[in-house]
Amino acid sequence: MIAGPVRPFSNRFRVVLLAAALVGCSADAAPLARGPAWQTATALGGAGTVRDNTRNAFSQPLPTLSMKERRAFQVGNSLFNENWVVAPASAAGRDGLGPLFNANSCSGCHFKDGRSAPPHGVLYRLSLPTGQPDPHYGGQFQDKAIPGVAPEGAVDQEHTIVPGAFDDGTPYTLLRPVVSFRNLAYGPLAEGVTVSARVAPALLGVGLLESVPEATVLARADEHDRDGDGISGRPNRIGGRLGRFGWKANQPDLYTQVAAAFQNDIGITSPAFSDEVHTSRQVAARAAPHGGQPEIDAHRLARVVFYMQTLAVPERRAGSRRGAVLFAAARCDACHTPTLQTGPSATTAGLAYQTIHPYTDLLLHDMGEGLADGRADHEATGREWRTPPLWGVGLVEKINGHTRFLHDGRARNLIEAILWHGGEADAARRAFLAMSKQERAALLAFLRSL
Ligand code: HEC
Ligand code: HEC
Ligand SMILES: [Ca+2]
Ligand SMILES: [Ca+2]
Ligand SMILES: [Ca+2]
Repeated sequence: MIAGPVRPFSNRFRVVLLAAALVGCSADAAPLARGPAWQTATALGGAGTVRDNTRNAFSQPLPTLSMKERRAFQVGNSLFNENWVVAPASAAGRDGLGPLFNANSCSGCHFKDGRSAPPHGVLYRLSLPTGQPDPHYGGQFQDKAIPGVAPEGAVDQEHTIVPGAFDDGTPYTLLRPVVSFRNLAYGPLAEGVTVSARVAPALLGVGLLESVPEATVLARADEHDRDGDGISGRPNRIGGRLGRFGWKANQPDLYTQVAAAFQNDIGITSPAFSDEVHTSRQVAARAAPHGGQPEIDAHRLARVVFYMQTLAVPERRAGSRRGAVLFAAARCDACHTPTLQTGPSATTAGLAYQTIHPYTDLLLHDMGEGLADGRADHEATGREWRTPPLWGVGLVEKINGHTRFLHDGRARNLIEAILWHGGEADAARRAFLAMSKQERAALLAFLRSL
């Protein structure tokens, strides 16, 4: 039987586990071929999968690209790594940094197309209870500025310790971040302003996620939990379009996401967002020279977008089949959807009609008070987050040299990431608490294989 020996589960969880095992069992008898295909699938990105477990594993082009497309990918890659400089510079074409910014390149935060860990590469989003940006600091806190302009200030992330224990008595501790601002250069933050800290996510396979038809995502939504399983995924919407990218699915597509990153994170204007980011109180910033209007033109912006769209997904490595069964038994797969199909693609043939295993439903879920940032983002509430894809989580340590997870990087490893789950995912967390040490290890081995 695929479930293998199951010992110290709570009775309630044992029922779920047996049910899952039964669903996975058909009448035929081949012992290892049972269960859904995702449990053993290694081509996580379909035809967009590459065999690479090196430090460059998140940075490979789709293997299906033509020679011409590969050249466009390379141009996008170098713009992604480009260090933008202060204008005016002799290096016309890569000047216009700031005046306010967070980093001088995309790769400054998404190192090797991977993810950041606090305190580096973290963004702080700001808003008033009305949803409006802070009047003096705007919607994003920029802690850097060009010479002659004051950075908005500095941010400290400290933490308090939250203790807990697994059902078998094994203790654990979690770190709850506490954010504070100092050296505020433009007066106090507005009364009641909410702050949301976010790390830079890894960028593998984002083009495949962009190619999943909106109808496929919406079909999985269950806003009013009609099936009564306690899980009610909801889409975010931006001007009527499905939100897909960002920790709250607050961007509808990669073009908008990339152009917004250039504008807000690096201070580079583009045809999509032609204004420099500063508020009326930031007088020196308003007077600063720019590096062209816009600072990145449509052609080069398109190259960076194409580069994002055509990043491949590394092949899955050896893991634990039992861990995959436990993943389903604990109902992790109710949000971390193992299998999706992409639709047609206007970008490149390799993205179209692929069976992929991203482990996300791209929907918003109420994750409880523990993870709440209290800040609404389009239709997402202060307690909702988009299910992040799990492909690549096992390679983060090798590529980025850390194992920090969740939207603000508070989890020091994958186990802590699961232990923070609450709200709609509380039953999944409790199932995890009820697992034996061996079962936890099997689940972890499965996650590390992704
Ligand atoms: C200061 C750090 C920082 C810089 C610089 C930065 N990013 Fe990001 N990036 C982030 C953060 C943080 C998020 C998540 C944003 C959110 O949740 O609101 C993100 C999200 C993304 C996403 C969406 C990924 C997903 O799975 O949802 C893409 C694509 C992306 N960035 C591309 C870029 C590109 C291209 C550049 C350069 C133009 C860039 N980023 C520069 C921090 C950064
Ligand atoms: C109700 C939906 C839901 C269920 C069920 C669920 N998750 Fe999640 N998971 C999420 C969301 C949403 C986040 C992002 C939360 C955040 O960053 O604050 C997340 C984050 C994670 C992360 C961190 C990913 C990253 O990139 O930082 C891991 C690992 C993870 N989940 C594994 C699991 C496992 C294992 C289970 C089952 C025991 C599970 N999840 C059950 C919705 C869910
Ligand atoms: Ca600029
Ligand atoms: Ca700002
Ligand atoms: Ca439901």
